[in-house]
Amino acid sequence: MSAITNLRALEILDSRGNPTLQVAAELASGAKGSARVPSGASTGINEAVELRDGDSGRYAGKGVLNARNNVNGEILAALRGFEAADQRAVDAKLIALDGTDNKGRLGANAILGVSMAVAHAMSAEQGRPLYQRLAERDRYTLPVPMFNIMNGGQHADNNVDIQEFMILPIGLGTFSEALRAATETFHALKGILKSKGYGTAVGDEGGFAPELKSNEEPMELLVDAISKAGYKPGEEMFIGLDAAASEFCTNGEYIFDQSDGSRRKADEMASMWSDWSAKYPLISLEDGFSEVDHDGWRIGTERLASQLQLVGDDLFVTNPGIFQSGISDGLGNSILIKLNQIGTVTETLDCIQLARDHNYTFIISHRSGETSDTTIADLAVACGGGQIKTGSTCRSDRVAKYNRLLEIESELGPRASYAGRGAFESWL
Ligand code: 2PG
Ligand code: MG
Repeated sequence: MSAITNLRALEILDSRGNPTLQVAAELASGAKGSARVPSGASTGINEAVELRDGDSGRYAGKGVLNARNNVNGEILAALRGFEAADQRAVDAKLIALDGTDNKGRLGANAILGVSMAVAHAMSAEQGRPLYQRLAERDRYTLPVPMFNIMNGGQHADNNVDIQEFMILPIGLGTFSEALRAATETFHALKGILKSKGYGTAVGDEGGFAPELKSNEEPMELLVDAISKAGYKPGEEMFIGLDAAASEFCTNGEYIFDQSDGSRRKADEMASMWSDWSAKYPLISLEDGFSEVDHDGWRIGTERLASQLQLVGDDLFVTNPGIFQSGISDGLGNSILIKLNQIGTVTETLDCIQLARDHNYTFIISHRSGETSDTTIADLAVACGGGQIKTGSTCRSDRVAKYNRLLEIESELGPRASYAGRGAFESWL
């Protein structure tokens, strides 16, 4: 028996200086686990609700004292003495206690904090690392990291509409070599930006965020940086984008209002992505169409699915029900997985299983507001999808995850291999 004896939530800060929750769970054996909850900026409309106090006298209304009190009061009262070993039962209890469809009463931040803390406490109790607690295997796969080294959209104050320009060291042999190659490319890019007189300050996820000539310019800069760092674009290193197109789509029209004000319909967006995929080593496109533009997604999937991994983030919001209907409608071929979009570990794992069942790839992801929490690194290894997206190779909130993956790689030794090209077979 591993009964929950205590839950303790604390209001802490995230990487953007906004309050979030840290939750510690304690079991009867004395085993303890804790987790810190992330927070998005370009959130999907169907995400589980992050409970914020709305008290303008504290943190501009963003305090999380009510969510904290829900953990320390109502949730603890309901879970004290509850068996922690059965994560599904713990999460079902949390969902039932909340009683809403979107976790808005107790707060998805409160619920996820507890769900993850219990998983960590069980991992401590069993003396097994979290990735093993979540999925015991003989062999593990370390994910290809998607490094977001140029930021725009809602993650930067520049004139770039596209939110994330990522490099993917697919063709490297090990995770640590991939991390090194990406980091060297990041530094090469900094040199290039400096030589052009561009700013080298970074955005929310640690990528550079200068004013640029166009949305396309970062594609050229990334290719230059990859070569300058000594790697082969389109062989060792590829490019991934998160357009976060829900942020610049109004009434079915995509408007680049941070840059040149140009407007495109969905089929013109699809043509633009197709052109870019011909010109650059682009392999993955996330939210290339708006979450409400399902026709656009359908057109895009028909035209682009054989060339590109088409990742639904805002579109699917890690929600098994929403994802299932998107699969039935033939939207995309990949899903971004964010624990706090749905609010429990179990529902997150269910979403991943759904992806596997329907041959969608899946990418474990951070949020733009992060902490030192490294749960997603373990989740990525446990689930073996072979992809993780967790920002640039600078800023502690981002590198904490990469450093955790280095630890796991070293701990596993020959029991781990790097996903590399295998994770992208369909598009290579
Ligand atoms: C995204 C994420 C993470 P946010 O759109 O994929 O990069 O951003 O957390 O702001 O939703
Ligand atoms: Mg996204």
